[in-house]
Amino acid sequence: MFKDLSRRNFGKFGASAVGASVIGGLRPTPAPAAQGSAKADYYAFPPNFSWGCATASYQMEGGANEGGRGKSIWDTFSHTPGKVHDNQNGDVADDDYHLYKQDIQLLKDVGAKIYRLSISWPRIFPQGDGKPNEQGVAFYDRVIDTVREAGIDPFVTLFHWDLPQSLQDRFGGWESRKTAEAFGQYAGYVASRLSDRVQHFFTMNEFSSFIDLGYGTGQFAPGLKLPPKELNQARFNAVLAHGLGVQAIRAKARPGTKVGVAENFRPGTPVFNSPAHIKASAQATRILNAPYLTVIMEGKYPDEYLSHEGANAPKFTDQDLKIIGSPLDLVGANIYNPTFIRAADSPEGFEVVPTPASYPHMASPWLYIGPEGLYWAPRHLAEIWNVKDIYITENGCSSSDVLGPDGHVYDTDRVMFLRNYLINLHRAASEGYPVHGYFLWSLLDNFEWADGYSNRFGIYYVDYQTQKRYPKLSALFYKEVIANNAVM
Ligand code: GBH
Repeated sequence: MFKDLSRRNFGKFGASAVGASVIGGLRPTPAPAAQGSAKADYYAFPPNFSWGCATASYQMEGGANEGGRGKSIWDTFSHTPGKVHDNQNGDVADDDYHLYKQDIQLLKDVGAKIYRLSISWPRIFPQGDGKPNEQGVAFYDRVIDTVREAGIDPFVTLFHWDLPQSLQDRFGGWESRKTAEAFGQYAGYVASRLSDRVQHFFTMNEFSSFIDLGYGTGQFAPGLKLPPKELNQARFNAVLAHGLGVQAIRAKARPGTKVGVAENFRPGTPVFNSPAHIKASAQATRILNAPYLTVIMEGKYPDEYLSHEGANAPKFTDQDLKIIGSPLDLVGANIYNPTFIRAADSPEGFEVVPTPASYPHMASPWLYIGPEGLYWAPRHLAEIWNVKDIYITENGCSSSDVLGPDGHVYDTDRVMFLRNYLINLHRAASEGYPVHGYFLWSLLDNFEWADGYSNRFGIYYVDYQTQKRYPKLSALFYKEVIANNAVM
C-alpha cells in the first residue's frame, strides 16, 4: 500500500486532502471563508497573526570548528562518552552553517513570516568574554540578511544553552555571578551589531532546562549535580544574567528594539474548567515558576519559594531583584507537555496531579499531549502578569518519522498534535488574549540534546548521511495553515 504512493500519487493525495502538493509546488487552496462557506471546519486567526519556525544554534548549525568559534559546554559534554545517545554530537548536525541559504528557502516555502534562531555565544566571544570574533558576527550578518531578503522577520535568542566552555572552566559557569556579567556584555554587543536588522531579542531559552538539568540532575551539559543551595544560586545567576542582558540590550540597541525571554514556564492546566480548578491553576502557575518567570515578572521571589527553600534559598540584594525584574516588551512561551492542576485544601491551595501510566505521549516519552497548554499559557500570562505581547516561541513534537520509498514522510501523528494545540491557541486569540505569533519547533530534524539524533522534531526530514531535506506531511499542513491564517 505504502509503496503505491508514488511521488505523483502523493501530489494527488496532497491536493485533495490538504490542498497542496509538494512544498514549493501547488498553491494552497483558499480557506472555506474565502469561498463563502459557513462550515466551521477551519479556525481563522486574527489578521496580522505571525507564523514561523524556531531553531537553535548547537542543534542545527554544525561548523563546530569553523569561523573562529570557541568551544561550548555542549561540545565538551557531547564528546564525553556516555552522555548523549549513541555518543552523538553537534559537530555537523544539519550543517546549516553551510546550508543556511537553502534552509531559509525552506522557511520561505512554507510561508513563514517570522524566524526564531539562536546565536552561538562562543562564535561571537570564543572565550565568553574579551575580544569578539568578527567571523562569527559575519556569519550571523549573512544569515540575518538572507532571512530578511526572504521577507521573514528574524527573532534572535541570545542563549540557547551553548555556554562558552571557557566560562565554565574559569568561573564554574552559571555557578558564578561573573557568567551573568559576561552574558550582559555579550547581549549588549550582539544587540549593537544586529539591532539595525533585528527588532526582537530573547535573552534566554528555558532556564529550567539548562540549570536544573545541567547543574541539578546532570542530564544536560555541563553534567553537574549540585546540592540544593548551590543549585538555587545558579538559578539566581541565570535570571540575573537575563536582567543584565535586558538592560544591556536597551542601552546598546537601536531605540524601539524589543526584548523578552523564551521560557518553558509551566502554565497550570486545570483538570477541568470549574472556577475552583481555574483559580488553583493560576496560583500554581505563580508558585511552580517561582525561581524563573515569577521573579522576572514580579521582581520578587514568592514568599512560598523562599520559605520552602529556607537556608538553601539564593542570596541576593534588592538591587539584584530590580535588575531581574526589568520590564519586558514581550514574553515567549515554549509549550510542550501539560501540568494538570486541581484545587486542594493544602496551604498553597493547589495540587499537581500525577500523570497516569496510560496517559498518551509522542515519540519522546516526556512529551505527554496537552493541547490546552496553548490556551492556558497566553491566558495565565495575560491575567496573572498583565503581559501585553505574547509569542509561542516553541511548540511541536517528535514522531517516529520514516522516510518512505516515495520520498515522503506521513507524520499524521505530528499533524494531529499540531492541529489540536493550534485549535487551543485559536481559542486564546479569539478570546482576545494578546498572543501575536507562533514559532513551530522545529524547521528541521536536529540534534535533540541528550537524545542525539534519535528524536526528530522537524517539519522537514533530514537525511543526515546526505544532508538532504524532505518536507513531511506536517510541512504541507503548516503551509496551509499559514497561507489561510487558519487551522485547517
Ligand atoms: C525544548 O525543550 C528546547 O528548547 C529545544 O531545544 C528542544 O529541542 C525542544 O524543546 C524539544 O525537546 O529526558 O525526561 O529528562 C523542551 C523542554 C526539557 C523537554 C528537558 C525535555 C528532558 C526530559 N525539555 N526535557 S527527560
